[in-house]
Amino acid sequence: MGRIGIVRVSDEVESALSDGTPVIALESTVFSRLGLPQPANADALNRCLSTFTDNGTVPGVTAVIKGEVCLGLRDSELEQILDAETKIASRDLPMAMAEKIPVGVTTVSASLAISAAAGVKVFCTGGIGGIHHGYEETGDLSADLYALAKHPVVCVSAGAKAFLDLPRTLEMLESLGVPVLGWKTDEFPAFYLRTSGIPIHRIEEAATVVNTLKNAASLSLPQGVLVGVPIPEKNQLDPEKVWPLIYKALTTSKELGIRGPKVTPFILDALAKETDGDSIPANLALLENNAQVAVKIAKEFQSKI
Ligand code: PSU
Ligand code: MN
Repeated sequence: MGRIGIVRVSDEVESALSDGTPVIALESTVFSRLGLPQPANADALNRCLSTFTDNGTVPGVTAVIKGEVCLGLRDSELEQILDAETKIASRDLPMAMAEKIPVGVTTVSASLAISAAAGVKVFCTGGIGGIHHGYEETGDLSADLYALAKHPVVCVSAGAKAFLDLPRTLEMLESLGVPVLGWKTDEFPAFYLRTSGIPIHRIEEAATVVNTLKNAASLSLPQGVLVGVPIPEKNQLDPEKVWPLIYKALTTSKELGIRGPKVTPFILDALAKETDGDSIPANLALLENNAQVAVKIAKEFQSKI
């Protein structure tokens, strides 16, 4: 294992960063018990990792292990991620180090902070967090949005989860100055669904993503770039069926008084049950598809250095 500043990196990540092989950071919350049920979570992780390694890039899964902030894990640590239940957002990272938390899975906000600290430019997730419905009452707004504004990293996603308040999430990204680019799409993707009705800037090439990040840096702007990649057509869920289920899950979570970081895992789980598990293959397909796009972007980055 090597080290870049405070970040523990795997040997593969360390040599890739020094010899110019593209490295792609991958979050861990989505692969834990909090993101997907077992054994689908292991399948999802393996599919993402092979997409990276089979295409000439090096994966760096982000997590906290024994109080160390990590990018690139051992096989035994990947196993631990699949079983983990301690969710680490950016504000939790310093505490997790101080308390030497044995295994913590990192959200988008924490993973972007780790990627930036290690100098990794491309990060891959399923869907980002955002502004929850009922924000006026709860104030629940994901730290993911602020992290996108703070760290110069490309975040490849299937948009934000459909159960969020998507129009307000996009407004907030605009206020924070985060460029949002649609990968061969004119609409912000809604995770299980290809469209949300919210227009965004369409791009066709990985080079546009790379140039956007570089131009922000040239202007001394701090932010990253959010890329929204629609779930493949054949894998998307039926919008007519999904929306009522989403509203049902939201109502139940409110009735049960679910709050804070528990909201996202609760709704993901409720949707998996309500769709009789149909949301799971959709989730796996979009993760793998995001990984494929992340490969294209990471390779484009490397060719420009
Ligand atoms: N997308 C998924 N599953 C997940 C998440 C996203 O399909 O588990 C996680 C990501 O790690 C994201 C986090 O950063 O949920 C957002 O949580 P919150 O809404 O508490 O900020
Ligand atoms: Mn939250």
